[in-house]
Amino acid sequence: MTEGNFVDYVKIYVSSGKGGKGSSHLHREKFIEKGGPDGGDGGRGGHVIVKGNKNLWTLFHLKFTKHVKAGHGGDGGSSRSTGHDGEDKYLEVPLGTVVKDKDTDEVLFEITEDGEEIILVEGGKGGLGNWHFRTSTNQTPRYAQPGMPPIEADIILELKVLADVGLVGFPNAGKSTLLSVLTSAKPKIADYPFTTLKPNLGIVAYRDFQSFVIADIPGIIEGAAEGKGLGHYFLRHIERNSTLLFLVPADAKDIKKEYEILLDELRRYNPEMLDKDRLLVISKCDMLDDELKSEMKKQLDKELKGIPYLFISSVAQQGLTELKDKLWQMLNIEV
Ligand SMILES: Nc1nc2c(ncn2[C@@H]2O[C@H](COP(=O)(O)OP(=O)(O)OP(=O)(O)O)[C@@H](O)[C@H]2O)c(=O)[nH]1
Ligand SMILES: [Mg+2]
Repeated sequence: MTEGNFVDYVKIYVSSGKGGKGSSHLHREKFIEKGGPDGGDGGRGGHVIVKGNKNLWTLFHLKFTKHVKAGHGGDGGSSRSTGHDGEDKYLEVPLGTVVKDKDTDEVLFEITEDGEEIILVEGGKGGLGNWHFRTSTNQTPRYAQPGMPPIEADIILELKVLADVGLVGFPNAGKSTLLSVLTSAKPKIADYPFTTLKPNLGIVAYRDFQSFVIADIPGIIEGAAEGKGLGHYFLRHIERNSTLLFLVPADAKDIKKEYEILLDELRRYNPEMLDKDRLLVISKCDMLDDELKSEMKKQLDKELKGIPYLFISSVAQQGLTELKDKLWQMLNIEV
């Protein structure tokens, strides 16, 4: 999924800095003939560090970064002066970024928190200066340690989709259409099931320059847990959203039943999915006249017993402001 500006996969070559050499300097001063060894230690090489940043949503900013090299440590000097440490290099990534070894595909670690820092390749240690090696039999060692070499690695950064709100619904419910009217995302929309095969993300601009992220995923059908339709493997993309938006079209035979089937499929995937906040949205309500709508409302109030629901139409742009308000409220109570 690397179309447009939504980049969720990059390969980068990283290298730490090498450690500085220890110095083998011998102290010399007027009137002091044998001042002894005074060579300082080499500085440590720079690390390459991966750091979580909650303001990033994709890996787009790293799309053209092919190499990242930290600085080398400085060499030790006379008078036991230590070399400077090499400059550390930071790779800032969105939360939910998984770091893998490119050759083995092994997961090295995952960044999940803002400000979290993990050293990807450690800088080489600086070598010790000669004054460390003074012994009773050798008062003037000319030996000092070299610095340790840098560490190189080819890595992959992969982003698991992390959004605030996940859309859940049967195929054709209008999920992608809703994403396209709430955000500037341009997902594929069509009048047949399983139009969406991969998740799409969109950013909803909310009042006063606030925003939240919605993930549109493929449709779920009854039996997804047994592999029907596209199965339920892609539900991992909404596993960490705090709020789930269930979309059931107004022309569904039995709205409550459809909602319950969806809920049951989520439960079978991972019972913790039911701990999230839920909102039921009846989509395509431009197909209803006022009379039908108020009849449905009466019935839903009775049947749903307090589950919050809203009527919307993406096509007729109805109920969208209320929907944004409601989602914003749910997201912010949660925090
Ligand atoms: N009348 C009406 N039709 C809609 C509305 N929203 C979506 N549709 C239509 O419903 C069909 C399915 O829309 P999609 O947005 O592709 O549905 P989806 O839930 O993303 O479907 P999958 O990706 O297959 O799971 C399309 O023909 C849309 O034009 C709406 O508000 N009113
Ligand atoms: Mg779709």
